[in-house]
Amino acid sequence: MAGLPVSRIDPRLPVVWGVLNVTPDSFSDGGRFAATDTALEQGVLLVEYGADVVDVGGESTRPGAERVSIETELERVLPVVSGLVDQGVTVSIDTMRADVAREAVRCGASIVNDVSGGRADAEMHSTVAELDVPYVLMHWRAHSSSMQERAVYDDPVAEVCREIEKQVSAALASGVDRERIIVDPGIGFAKEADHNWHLLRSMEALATMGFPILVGASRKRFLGALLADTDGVPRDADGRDVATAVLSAQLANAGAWGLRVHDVLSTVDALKVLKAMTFTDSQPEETS
Ligand code: PMM
Repeated sequence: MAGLPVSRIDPRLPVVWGVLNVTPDSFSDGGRFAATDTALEQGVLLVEYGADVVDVGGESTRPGAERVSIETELERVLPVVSGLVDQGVTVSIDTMRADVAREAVRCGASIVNDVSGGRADAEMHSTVAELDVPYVLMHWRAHSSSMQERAVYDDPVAEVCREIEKQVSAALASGVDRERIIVDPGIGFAKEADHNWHLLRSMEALATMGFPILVGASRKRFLGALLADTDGVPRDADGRDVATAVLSAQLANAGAWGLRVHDVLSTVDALKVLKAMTFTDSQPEETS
């Protein structure tokens, strides 16, 4: 595929996307990376741990979140994008706004990650066509404030595929290069836990769309519910990384192209184990 990043662990394994949310209200990292310097340090650390791409976002998309202004979003993300690009990092901009995508690419971002798949901003597809960068088109039904009301499906896999394909057609009609499109089932976006599991078990069906698949399941609520304690209290976000890493290995086995995760090290570890278990040409030299 034209210009898409490749795994540093092994080109046969998924690309690892490290999440860098530059938001004070992100559910999973609690806004710790809101300041530019801290965000830059964290971004570099993600790469040291093995991230192939750092995904910079300035607007929280957790269920119920309200939107931020474009000015706030630009103020949050642009210094971080520039700073990381200056240090040689491959940066993706996580935004639903065409103007933020354009400015971030001007600052050196090389991928646009649009969780709305072009539905939140009518200019997004034509902008991506003009920028000519890889484009993540995610399944999305509504903004975060109301998306869970839309979590109703008869057949989640068929409906998600159909809705993604509709957005792909719109993107192609606006001039987006087919080779630049990555699709994402949008785990947790207008989905209940069973919808998420259904989609995660259906990588083969998703692959029939003919595009690389990025999955962002890391630390999401359905994992908290899976790991609930004996009183039914969900596990906190920072206790979901082992489950995320196991899922990463499973999704890699099932053919995912990319994995978007918060704790890069545990997913990289899981992929290294998978590599050693899967490819007979890949055993590392024994040193002890
Ligand atoms: N999830 C979140 C944000 N951006 N981008 C893609 N492509 N796929 C996702 O699943 C996705 C995303 C929300 O999760 P976060 O708050 O942990 O970043």
